[in-house]
Amino acid sequence: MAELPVTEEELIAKYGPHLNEAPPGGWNAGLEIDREVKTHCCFCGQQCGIKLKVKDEQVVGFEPWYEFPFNQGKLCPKGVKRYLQGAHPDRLLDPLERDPSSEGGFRPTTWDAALDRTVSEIKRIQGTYGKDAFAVLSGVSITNEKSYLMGKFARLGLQTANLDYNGRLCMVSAGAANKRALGMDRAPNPWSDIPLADVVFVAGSNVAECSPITTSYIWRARDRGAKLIVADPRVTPLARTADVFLGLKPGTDSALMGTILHILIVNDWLDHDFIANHTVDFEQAAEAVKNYTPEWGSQVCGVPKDRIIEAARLWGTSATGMLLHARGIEHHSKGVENVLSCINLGLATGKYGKPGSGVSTITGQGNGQGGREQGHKCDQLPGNRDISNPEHRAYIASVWGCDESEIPHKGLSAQEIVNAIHDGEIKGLLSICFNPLVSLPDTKHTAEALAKLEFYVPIDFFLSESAQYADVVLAGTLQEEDEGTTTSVEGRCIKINQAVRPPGNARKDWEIILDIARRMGRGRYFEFEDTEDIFNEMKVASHGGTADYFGMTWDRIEDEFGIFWPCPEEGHPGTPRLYEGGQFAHPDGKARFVGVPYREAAEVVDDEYPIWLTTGRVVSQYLSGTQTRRIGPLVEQYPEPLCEMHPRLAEQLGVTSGDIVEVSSRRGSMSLPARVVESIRPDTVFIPYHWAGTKAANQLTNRALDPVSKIPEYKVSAVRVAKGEGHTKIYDRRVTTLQEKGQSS
Ligand SMILES: Nc1nc2c(c(=O)[nH]1)N[C@H]1C(S)=C(S)[C@@H](COP(=O)(O)OP(=O)(O)OC[C@H]3O[C@@H](n4cnc5c(=O)[nH]c(N)nc54)[C@H](O)[C@@H]3O)O[C@H]1N2
Ligand SMILES: Nc1nc2c(c(=O)[nH]1)N[C@H]1C(S)=C(S)[C@@H](COP(=O)(O)OP(=O)(O)OC[C@H]3O[C@@H](n4cnc5c(=O)[nH]c(N)nc54)[C@H](O)[C@@H]3O)O[C@H]1N2
Ligand code: SF4
Ligand SMILES: [Mo]
Repeated sequence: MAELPVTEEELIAKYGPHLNEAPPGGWNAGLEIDREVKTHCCFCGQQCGIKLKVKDEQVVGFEPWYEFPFNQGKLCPKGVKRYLQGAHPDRLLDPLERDPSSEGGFRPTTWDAALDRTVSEIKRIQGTYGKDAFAVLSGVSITNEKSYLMGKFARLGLQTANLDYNGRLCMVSAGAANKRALGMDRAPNPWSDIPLADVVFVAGSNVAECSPITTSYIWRARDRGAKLIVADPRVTPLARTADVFLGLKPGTDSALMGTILHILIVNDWLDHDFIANHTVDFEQAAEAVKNYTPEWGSQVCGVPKDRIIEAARLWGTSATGMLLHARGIEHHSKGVENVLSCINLGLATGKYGKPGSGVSTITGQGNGQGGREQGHKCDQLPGNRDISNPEHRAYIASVWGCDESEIPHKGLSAQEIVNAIHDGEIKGLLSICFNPLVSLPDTKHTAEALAKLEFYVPIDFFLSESAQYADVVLAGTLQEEDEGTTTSVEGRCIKINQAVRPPGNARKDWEIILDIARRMGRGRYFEFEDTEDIFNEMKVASHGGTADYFGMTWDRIEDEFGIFWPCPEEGHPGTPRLYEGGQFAHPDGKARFVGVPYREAAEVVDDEYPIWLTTGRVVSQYLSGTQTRRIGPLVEQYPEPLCEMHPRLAEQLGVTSGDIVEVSSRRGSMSLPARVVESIRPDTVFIPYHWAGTKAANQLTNRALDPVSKIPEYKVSAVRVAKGEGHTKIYDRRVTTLQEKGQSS
């Protein structure tokens, strides 16, 4: 086998001198293009700046956009390949209607026929079973404008209370905890604060694969000498470089954070002035952890006690520090408690409202931040307002020009909507940007629910696995086919620019929604000429709420590389860092400690199901995979799910890498190749969830919800693992490279 180039000289000899530096004229020099459009990546919440190259109304390539401050030209594997999806032959070019006699079960139809059918079914179902029997599921890969529109459309267009969004599977535990403790729901810091931290604590986040650009911020902190703590059942790529690695048992984060708080208190590593002047209820938090000794924490979490003490010492004795968390601590039936237990650590040591300090959630989907503010959650109105608060309702009614009583009250959350469909209470569904069959827990249950719908209409640009259950499919738009704004992980509102026209007869998502509203006879509430019109109403609706965009304009957003909310009046510079001077967003200006006693996951291992299963992501695939499973180079990088397991477990099962294993839970079972790695706890297996059908990890997961945030417990299930039939060669870049090296040396 050929030897791989390793040294700089070998690399240059093989590939030439311009390894990291674009050749004169850029990477695509020689490719004639019509224009280059500055915009942002369509995938994760980092929302990297990128320049798309356009030729004949096709995105044909990209160029790094070095000036955009957040990523300064850096992109991850998904960002650089995203341009390959638009031209995919599966792209929907017409609306479809179900036709069992056609190949694939659908035939193209006209917009008039598709929308007439949609509206008559909505009217029939609502007329027969009541308004709330028709539900709406929205998503946050869509812009702020579309998120806002979906909220208004469900409430005033369809007059249903049952509207929720896929952030319910993602950001809601952090959102609920942030609001409860701090009064506002946003990362407290711009990412430029990370390099200023003396200690970086990453809890339940696979930063290198899921928020890749954040890695470079952490490296910059490391260059200044910052210490790194990582808490994860797996030694993630970032964790390999940690000073303290806490390889905890899935579902034990609040015990770990509680133990750390206990150690901070015992050693008096506290900021007493901060606690006294800027917080309330410290005693409650202290009382809850009074018995959480290092010995107890070590036993519950399965982590050596000295490491927990060392993590507490680093966190407690550093002047500045940032704790970054993601779904690893949030996807739990106690996700809100886990986040609160992290916030307690920040408050106890005064790590808020100053450079290099804060406890931040790393947002997930492209518009994971903005999408959770604009009012398409079941309990929310725009500006992150509360749908049950009479003043908030009255203000939004005044913006919408309706009577307050016309705004429905709180409806069901995403999983509860699907449960209600399963129970026969909800009969119709419109979805946009949501693929529940792949992404919700307990696939069998979701499939049964979708099959029971009397009418289902998704808006998508590909026929997702959920859309296979549809009666009508409306051909919507890829991110690059429309314009609008999103709000990134930092709370920075940025401008998405249109690069190409929607192809064929596909239409812009918001135009489809407006058309349905008009046909429902509710057009008077939806008189928008273009997306900027929607933005201008949205920012008025947000005014006075915590997520206030009132002072922003599209021009300013572009000129200033984005604006951080709150930006409450014209000319306001925006607010990169929240809570400066210890001023929190509750009316009394003080943050709340919350007592967090530890409790177990909804399902724990036993003799029948003795192994923990946790699920998540790989770098080259994105969410339910509708998009990235259609991008060849990304598929090649990680073509199918693998079951990661430790060599000790593999030995017990008599399994080596590539052997098929059967993984079963109380919900279902699946067969997939094993991948034997030392980077996981021996009592835990990990399966990425980006695939559908028999390859869907969610066949195994549990529908248990957090009682407050209603997020499903994706990160903890109990399973049984057994050796199955057969062996397959697995593509594992790291293993192959080592083998190649072994053979060549
Ligand atoms: N490549 C890629 N990037 C993405 C996405 C994608 O699909 N692919 N999706 C985007 C979205 S929407 C999201 S939400 C984010 C998610 O970003 P992350 O939350 O970083 O990703 P996950 O893989 O879901 O889980 C993170 C880590 O949690 C660990 N974990 C599992 N159980 C536990 C536990 O009980 N406690 C702790 N402390 N850790 C645990 C897992 O081992 C994993 O390393 O990524 C965004 N970026
Ligand atoms: N087991 C397990 N399950 C999980 C998770 C996990 O860690 N483990 N993670 C959860 C998390 S954090 C998330 S965020 C969810 C995501 O779950 P989903 O929201 O279901 O996943 P997506 O793949 O984003 O589905 C979006 C659909 O919208 C379409 N789409 C994308 N952009 C647009 C747009 O601009 N317009 C229109 N019209 N359509 C669009 C895509 O083609 C796709 O079909 O999955 C959750 N499910
Ligand atoms: S880090 Fe996220 S936003 Fe940036 S290129 Fe990768 S997927 Fe896109
Ligand atoms: Mo997510």
